[in-house]
Amino acid sequence: MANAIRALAMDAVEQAKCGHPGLPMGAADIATVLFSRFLKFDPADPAWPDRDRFVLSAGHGSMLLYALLYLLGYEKMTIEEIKRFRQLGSLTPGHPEYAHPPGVETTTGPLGQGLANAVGMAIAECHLAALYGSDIVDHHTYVLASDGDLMEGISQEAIALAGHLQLRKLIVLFDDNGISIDGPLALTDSVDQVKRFEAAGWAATRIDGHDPTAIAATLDVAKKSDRPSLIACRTIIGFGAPTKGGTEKSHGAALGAEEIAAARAKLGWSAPPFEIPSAIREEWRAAGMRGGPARLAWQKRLAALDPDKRSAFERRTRGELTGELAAAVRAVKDRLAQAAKDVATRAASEVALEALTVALPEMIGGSADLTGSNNTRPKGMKVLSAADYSGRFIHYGVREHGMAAAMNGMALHGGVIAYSGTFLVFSDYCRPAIRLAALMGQRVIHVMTHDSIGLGEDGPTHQPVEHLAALRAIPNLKVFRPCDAVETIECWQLALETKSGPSVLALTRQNVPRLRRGFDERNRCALGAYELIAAEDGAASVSLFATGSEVAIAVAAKKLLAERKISARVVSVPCFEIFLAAPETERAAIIGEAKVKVAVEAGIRQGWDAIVGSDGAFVGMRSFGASAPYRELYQHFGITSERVAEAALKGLRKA
Ligand SMILES: Cc1ncc(C[n+]2csc(CCOP(=O)(O)OP(=O)(O)O)c2C)c(N)n1
Repeated sequence: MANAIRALAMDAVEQAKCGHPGLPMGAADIATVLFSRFLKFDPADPAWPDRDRFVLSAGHGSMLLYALLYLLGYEKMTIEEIKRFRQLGSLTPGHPEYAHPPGVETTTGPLGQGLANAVGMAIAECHLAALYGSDIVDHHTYVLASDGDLMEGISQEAIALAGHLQLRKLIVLFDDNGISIDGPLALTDSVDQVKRFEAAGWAATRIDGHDPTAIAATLDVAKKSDRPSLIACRTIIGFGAPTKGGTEKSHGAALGAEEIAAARAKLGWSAPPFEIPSAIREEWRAAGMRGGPARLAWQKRLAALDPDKRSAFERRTRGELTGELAAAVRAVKDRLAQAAKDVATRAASEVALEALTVALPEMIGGSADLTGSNNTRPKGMKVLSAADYSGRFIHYGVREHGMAAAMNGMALHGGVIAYSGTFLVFSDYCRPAIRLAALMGQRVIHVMTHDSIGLGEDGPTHQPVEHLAALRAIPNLKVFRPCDAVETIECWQLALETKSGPSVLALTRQNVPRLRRGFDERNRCALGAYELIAAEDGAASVSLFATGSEVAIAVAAKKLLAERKISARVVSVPCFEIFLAAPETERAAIIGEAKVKVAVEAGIRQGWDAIVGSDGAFVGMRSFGASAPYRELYQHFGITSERVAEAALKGLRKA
């Protein structure tokens, strides 16, 4: 059965003239034991909520996964798809892409991400099991990880968090082949992985990854463990390839006709390319049928569940929001619009979360050790810990990258909506995972506070300058920067309603004035940009555009211009992505026809030309920030209402 995987991997890579045969050939025995005897799944319903999850963290070994899906009888994975490995529009892309086809649990390729996704999947599993009981939620998360996965820094964050939370249903199979692209691992690494995982609170052991009996016996033990388990499986990369096996030559290139013929002979595999002898195919298909009865039994248990509980479980699994959301948003808006005090948008976000997390019990919050600064833990929200998985707030520790990747895993698992907290400047530490959330179309929400020089004295290391632009550069990511408390709840609502992609909420540390006063039922942020204050006489000669804390500066600049009898309007732009995707006529109406356009944002200009044009003016940052009280910084860097008014006047003189 394992040789069927090896043959398909060799043949598909050969046909594509590129790809990675080494891992599938080396890990074929591990995968065969796991999928034919342990993994709980049903190809007839690849999205069955209580299936075991399998994450191929070493995504370059994609042919391992494709071969398995084909052999096990996943309908969409035909032999034609295997033959079209790595071709445009095939279901067999170079690296696995989430749900492409169903059965691929996550997108992997950037090493380390899959392992960290799996930690999030295991967190979601134990949380939901605590809520719904083990009759409904009781599955394992298995990972196949390579040397590269374990060398990446993110793996340390992931394994430390998993060990701390005692995620006993997480089992990592380490393809311990001692080879990476540059050659033997001895060139680069001398970590004892078993000791490393043990130090992080895991059960860890070493076995021969080509011995099915040992693999099965160890999996049996791991399934009963009270801790997450590492099984370091000693394997030979490219197992079966007579000259290239055991070396980096089998890692990432077609083996060549001669080597493949010799490998076939060595493995005793005489079937022609892409053909699986019927006896072996039947064994695989039988393995694929194993899970059917378990799924039917599970469906019966679900049907017998208390109807309210069942419908909540099903709603959460579908990722649908509750009907209570709208009322919660309305109540918060009303309260914030009447508030007598100026607040920071991070504080407004906390007020929003107090209501949202009640309306949406699927929300699981967290922070990378900045809980008090990010305001992401509403009063009364219980901590999710090894002692109590029913909690909803995760202290991720100082592990931004691991946090963001775990959140992706939680979203992929389903049943929960994860939101996080860190400083905006550390979005750089989360970026690879945010990019994958966007690529996979997963709803995760990152609360990123301290969003500009407005954070003040912590200085340039902590002051984001290029971060808004850098995040806006990621396709399918929404970057929200609300200007006050009311916009904050509106942006929260939009982020929650964005089912098919991640969002970032960039929030201030410092207080901002209330600009949206009085209750307004509409979500004015829903267009991405809107006219906050119209010109008095209808025809503005200046349009001022701003986001977040700088909207107040634009409003003050409008007053200065009015004193000089110049009419200006102010447009708040809480979300570029939504605005730029709006129909052209709507966009044109909001951009307006004023002769002069000025944008103000305490970040770099990049991206703003799409709104103000390359001849528009920009007031913002051109350098890193500095350490000082924030009001002085705004003066020092010239992000003031006077400067904005001057820029408008200069534009008018030129026009
Ligand atoms: C973050 C990241 N860096 C680099 C790569 C490119 N890359 C792909 S596989 C690999 C290492 C291969 O070694 P290993 O993980 O042991 O896989 P094996 O050779 O056993 O297949 C590298 C550097 C990547 N995919 N992701």
